[in-house]
Amino acid sequence: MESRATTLNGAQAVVEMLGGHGVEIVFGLCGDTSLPLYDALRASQLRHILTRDERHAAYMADGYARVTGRVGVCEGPSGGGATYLLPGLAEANESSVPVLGINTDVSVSSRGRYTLTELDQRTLMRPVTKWNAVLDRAADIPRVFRQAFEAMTGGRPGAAHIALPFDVQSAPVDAADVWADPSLGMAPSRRVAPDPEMVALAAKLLRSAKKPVFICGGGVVISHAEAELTELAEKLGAPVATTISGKGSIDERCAHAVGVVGSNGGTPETRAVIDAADVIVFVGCRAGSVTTERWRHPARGESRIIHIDIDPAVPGRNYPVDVPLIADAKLALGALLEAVPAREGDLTAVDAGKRAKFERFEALARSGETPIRPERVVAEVSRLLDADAQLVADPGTPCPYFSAYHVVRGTGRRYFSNRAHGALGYALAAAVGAHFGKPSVKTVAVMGDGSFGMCAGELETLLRLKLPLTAVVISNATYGWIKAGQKTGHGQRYFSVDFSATDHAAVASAYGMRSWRVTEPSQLQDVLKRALAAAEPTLVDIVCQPLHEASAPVSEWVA
Ligand SMILES: Cc1ncc(C[n+]2csc(CCOP(=O)(O)OP(=O)(O)O)c2C)c(N)n1
Repeated sequence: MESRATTLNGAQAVVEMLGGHGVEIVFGLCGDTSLPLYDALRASQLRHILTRDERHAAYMADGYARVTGRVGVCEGPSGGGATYLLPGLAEANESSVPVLGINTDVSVSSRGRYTLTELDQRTLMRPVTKWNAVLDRAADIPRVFRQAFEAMTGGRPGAAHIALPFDVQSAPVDAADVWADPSLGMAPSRRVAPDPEMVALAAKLLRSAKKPVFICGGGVVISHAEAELTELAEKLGAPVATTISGKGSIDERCAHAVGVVGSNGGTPETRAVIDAADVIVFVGCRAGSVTTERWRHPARGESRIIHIDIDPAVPGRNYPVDVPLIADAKLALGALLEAVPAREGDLTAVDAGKRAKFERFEALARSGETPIRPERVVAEVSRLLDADAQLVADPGTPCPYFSAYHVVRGTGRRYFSNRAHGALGYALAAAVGAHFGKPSVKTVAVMGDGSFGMCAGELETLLRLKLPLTAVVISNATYGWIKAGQKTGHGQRYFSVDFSATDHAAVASAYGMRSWRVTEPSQLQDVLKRALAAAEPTLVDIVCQPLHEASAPVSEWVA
């Protein structure tokens, strides 16, 4: 039998610690300070996906983690590699997604000497991660990585960051210290049960409720609590609304599903369900500004509140809470299921609301107008996708439209958007990560042309790796979302929001990608069919009605 080396170098120990936690794939971009790490990666079982920008390496790790629950890992070099990795870590952390960022760093021995790329990574990353560390010596590598995985997957999941100096990568590590608990490689790694007294109080409140309504955030999907949620909603006859990140908590075809609520993707019909509730049950939801339309729906004091969240800081932050249930969503909903009796609910208003919303949508989706209406794009894309397809939407036109009108058939993470920061240029890279997480299903990224400008470099990555993804570009030559804000909130005083039209299909062709530019609604179905069916990367550039002229489900503009 081959005996294991008794010492490893730091870079080899890092790779072993990743593998020990079940990591199979690392997204990243090379740099001078990363050379020993790359040597170790080269010799390892880990798959390395070379990206064209560290921002996208982090977004890929994020997309991978969102669809698998496993820790997504990204890496980059010192200096610019760290500042470029940061946006993805910030998004993942605020969205409760377990992502580990590793930046290599200048040697410990050259700190403080105006060394090229030197940067205080500890201070830089602290506010955007749940946990971070800068390694000073190789012997700490095993402990630091164990702590990072525990932090990312225990409690509220989040991002972690480790700075790995150049000389630390070459220093020895005792192989006996290199051990890992693989169960920490996936969230939720440690479930926390609710206080039975609080469960009893919540059950009592639900028993007396006339119109209880659930509002589910991303926590339901993260906790894999979809079955418990659906059963409880059925037992109570209660409607289930979701945030954008909560899509996938419940099969949106079912009678209990309301759809997305809030200022981005909510409609008057979904808002009416919230306003009619006498008890709101927030589940894995921070009750933030978008979901609650700046805390107006539900209005404070208009309904009693049960708030289930793994993070004790969340309940009570925005609403006075009658019953805070600090627990894993699956365990909390399971406990409530045991504690409440079945009752008759009335879903007729939910049904009528959904009909009204989708009748309005379908009428616009049939439109033969040019530029093509966003409704038409959503309807055609949704119709052509299999139920298990993964759809990632960027901010701008895609997010409100797909959140409102793309009906998720089934449960689990099949649709997502970067709702913590909503940075443009997320979807393409996140879709790459989602593809690696679930390669057996079709993955689609939908973006505005503003987003395209921020992610186009990764088209080469798609081509090089022959990924069968489809990118859909909603092309309107403007930062439409902001223009819509200038229209409704600033007297149509348009300023510095328009840019020139780009032929995105031609850009994709220059990368060697199969692509189409669509200007006529009648072409859309056929082109999308071909693009989605291809076993190679494809891009469809759709010249669309600009967002400020459209009927977007964004409450500020409707009002
Ligand atoms: C990195 C980043 N910068 C700025 C913004 C502010 N912002 C939000 S939506 C938007 C416009 C989006 O334009 P586009 O992608 O073309 O989509 P459209 O709104 O036109 O559909 C901007 C600039 C942002 N979300 N992210």
